[in-house]
Amino acid sequence: MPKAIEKLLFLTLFLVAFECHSEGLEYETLVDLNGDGIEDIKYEYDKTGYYELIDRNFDGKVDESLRYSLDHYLLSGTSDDDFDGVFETRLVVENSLISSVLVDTNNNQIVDLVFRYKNSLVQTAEKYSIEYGTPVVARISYEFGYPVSHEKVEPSSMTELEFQHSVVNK
Ligand SMILES: [Ca+2]
Ligand SMILES: [Ca+2]
Ligand SMILES: [Ca+2]
Repeated sequence: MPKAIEKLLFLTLFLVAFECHSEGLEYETLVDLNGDGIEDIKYEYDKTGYYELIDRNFDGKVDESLRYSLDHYLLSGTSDDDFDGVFETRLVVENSLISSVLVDTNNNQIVDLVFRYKNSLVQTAEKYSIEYGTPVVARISYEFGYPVSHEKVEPSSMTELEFQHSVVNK
């Protein structure tokens, strides 16, 4: 195909795509990774960005939802990492990189586990729990994504809600 026509075609496609966006037309594209006829990745577009909806365990149910800007920067995300149908995990994103991962492991709507990230790598984990009636916070450090410290468990004076506030607002 001559270069000029190729360019024109590309420009036309770009303008059509741009037109869809500018009118705020919602549309989706589907991807079937394992070829079983059921989509495993869905893209849902709107005026300001799009969602990437992923079924990681191929059971037909979305278990990860990532939000991107129109220029493909990661904005936020949630996931169901134990595949029980409840989205308990939330990605906190700064400058398109994950800065922390907040998990409500017991599905009581309160964050009790936080992973802190630096340069896209997990640095520490803190887990709140009640052991024998006493609130405790356990901490682990990581290097190269590998735990390099033993779990240090210390008694805490915080309630689970106070723990959530302390990790979410940091
Ligand atoms: Ca799934
Ligand atoms: Ca879950
Ligand atoms: Ca919880």
